[in-house]
Amino acid sequence: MKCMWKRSLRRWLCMGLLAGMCMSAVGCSKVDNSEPASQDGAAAAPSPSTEPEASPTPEATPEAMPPIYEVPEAEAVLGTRLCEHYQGYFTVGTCISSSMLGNEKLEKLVLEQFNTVTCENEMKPDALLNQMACISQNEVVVMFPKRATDILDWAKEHDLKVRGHVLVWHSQTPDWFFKEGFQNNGALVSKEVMLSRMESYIKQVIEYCDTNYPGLVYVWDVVNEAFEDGSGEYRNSYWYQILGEDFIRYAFEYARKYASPETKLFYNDFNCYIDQKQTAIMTVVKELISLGLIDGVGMQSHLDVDYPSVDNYTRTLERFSKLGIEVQITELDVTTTGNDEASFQKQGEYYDKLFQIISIYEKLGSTNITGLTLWGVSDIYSWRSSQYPLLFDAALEPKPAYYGVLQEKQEQ
Ligand code: 9MR
Repeated sequence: MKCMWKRSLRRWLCMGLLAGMCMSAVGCSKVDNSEPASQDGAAAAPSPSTEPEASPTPEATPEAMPPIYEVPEAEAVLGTRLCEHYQGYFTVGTCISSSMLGNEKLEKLVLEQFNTVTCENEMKPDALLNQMACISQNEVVVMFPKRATDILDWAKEHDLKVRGHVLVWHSQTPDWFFKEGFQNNGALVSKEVMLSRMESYIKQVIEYCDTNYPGLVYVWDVVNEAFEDGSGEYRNSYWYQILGEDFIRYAFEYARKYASPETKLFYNDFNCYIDQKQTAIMTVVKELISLGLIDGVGMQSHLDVDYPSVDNYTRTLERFSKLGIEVQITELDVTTTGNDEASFQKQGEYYDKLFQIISIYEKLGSTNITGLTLWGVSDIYSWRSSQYPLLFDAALEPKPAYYGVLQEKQEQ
C-alpha cells in the first residue's frame, strides 16, 4: 500500500504538476493539535489556504488536465478493493438503501469495494419516529423499521461499520415532532418541551443501536446542515426557532451523554468550501472542541466537475483538519453533464486529481481524513442520477471515475 502511494507521489512530482502544492503542504505537514482554536479560522490559515475563496457560483472549468491514465481491464483492477487501497489512511464506504439488498451483483460489489456503509434514508428521523405511538403515549417513541434493521443486520453480518446518519436535521424530520401533542396542526412547543424531546430522541436512537448492534454504528452525524450557504446564518429551522443557536450544543451534549466513549460525534454539512458557511461552521466547531463534545467534521461533498475546483475543495479539507479533529468526506459524488465518453473522462480526471491531492495531503499529514463515503454505488441508484455522479454505471461497470479514485491504474 505504502509503495503504491509512493509511486503515486513520484508520478505527480515527475509530471511537475504539484510542485507548488507540495511545497505548501510540506510547510504544514502535521495536524497541529496543540494550536488553540483561533476565532479567525479559515482567514488566518497559512498558504495555500490564504488564497481567496471561490465564489458560490460555478467556477470556470478547471485548467485542462493532461491525460493521466489509461483505463485498464476491469477484471485486473477490480481485484483491488478501494477500502484496502486506502487502508491505514481512511475507511471507504458507500450509502445504501434497503431496496438494494437482495440484488446479488450490487451486494457483491459493495462488499468487494467498501468497508463502511451509511443508510441513505433509513435512519433519518422521519424513518424512526412513529407519530401514532407518540400521540398515544404522549412522548417521543422511536421505532426502527425493518428497512433500517435489514441494513444494520446486513452490515453486521458482513463486518461493515455503519455511519449513523442523522440525529438532528431540519429536513426529513416531521413537522409534528415540533408541535404540541405531536399533532400536524399543533402550535410549536416550548423550549423546555423541545429539549426534552431532543434528549429522548437522541437517547433512544443511540441506545437502540448500542444495545442491539454493539460497536456497529461507530460515528454519528449529530447535527446536519445547520447553516445557510450564502450568508452563513443559522438556517431558520424549527430546531433554531425553538431552541435558538444553542440547539447544536444541546444535541452534542445529549449525544455525548448517551453514546459510548468510543463513538465519534460529527457535525456534517455541504458546500463547506463556501466562505461564509465555512466560517460559521468553524466558529461552532471550535466552541464544541473547547467543550470536548465533538470528534470531527463531515464534509458531504456533493461536487460537480466544474465547481468547486479541486484545489478549493482540498484547501477546505486541510483547514478543518488543522482544527485538530477528524475530517470525514461523508457523501461524495461528482456530477457531470452526460453519460458519453467525454463527460465520463472529464469526471474521471476530476476524481483522479481529487484523490491524488487527498493522497498526498494524507501522506504528508496535512489532513486528518478518517473516513470517506461515496453517496451511492451506481449512477442509477444516485439521488442525482441524471448527472451520473458515481463510480459505477447502470450496468455496475467501473467508470473512469472509479480508476480516478483507485489511482495507480496506469501501472497495472
Ligand atoms: O440521498 C437522499 C435522497 O434519497 C433523499 O430523497 C434526500 C431527501 O432529503 O436525502 C438524500 O440524502 C441527503 C443526505 O441525507 C444529507 N445531505 C444531502 C443528501 C442529498 O440530498
